[in-house]
Amino acid sequence: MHSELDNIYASATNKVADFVFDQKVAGVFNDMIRRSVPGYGQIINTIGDFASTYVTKNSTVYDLGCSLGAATLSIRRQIEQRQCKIVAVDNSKSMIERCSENLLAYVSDTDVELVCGDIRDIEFKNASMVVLNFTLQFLPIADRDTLINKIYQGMLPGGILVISEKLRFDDETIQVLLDKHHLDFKRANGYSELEISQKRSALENVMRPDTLSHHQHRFEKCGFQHFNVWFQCFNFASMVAIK
Ligand code: GEK
Repeated sequence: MHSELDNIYASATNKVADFVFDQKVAGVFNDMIRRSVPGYGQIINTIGDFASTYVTKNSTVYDLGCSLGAATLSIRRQIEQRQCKIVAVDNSKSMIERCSENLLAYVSDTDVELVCGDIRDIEFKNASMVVLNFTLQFLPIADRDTLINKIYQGMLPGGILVISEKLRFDDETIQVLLDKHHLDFKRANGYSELEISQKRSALENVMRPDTLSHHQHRFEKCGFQHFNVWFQCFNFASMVAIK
């Protein structure tokens, strides 16, 4: 997937504005997420593998907060000839425009409906798979239970929800340890101290991680039969919940 190099926070600004998924971010997003989120590539590939196992014929797959379409493309490669539809949703117009170009670059017999809109307004139906790959963390905390509940209601029995998130830890020692190693990962990927600290300020009011037990409770409350973390690196995890 084509991407410019992310240098959005490379020069000092007096007041760092809140992070937004605008045209500038969309242009560098592939580079940004790969250098910032440990395990992102593996998570994207594995989402495709999960699709191969869980997506049933004539069902619908939802990719919520699809950005440039990485998860949608990974899923689409694995579900040929199942007469399925993928609904890919993002409320950033710039992301949707680029996503649409990325999807056109590959041939497939699976239709993708690209929706530029809020994931809280989507009606879920006939879903064998739902993906929230690093998206729930951007929703107001008060709206998260309602969304997960709505998703659950629209899922088929045996359907899978894959949800990846940055985690927060109640144990301060663990929080400090894993946070430090995440920052080392960013440094090793070429981000400067200035870029790291300005990005952190930009995300402060925009991205609010939950703890793992909070996620687990939410899924149990909704009625999911099975839940576990299938991947974790430092403070980033990907989880599965099965109806
Ligand atoms: C990937 N899943 O590459 N409604 C719709 N979209 C939203 C909303 C909302 N309420 N809030 C945020 N977004 C992708 C990566 S990025 C993760 C997901 C990150 C969108 C937002 O516009 C952005 O494109 C995406 O969710 C989050 O697998 O930047 O850390």
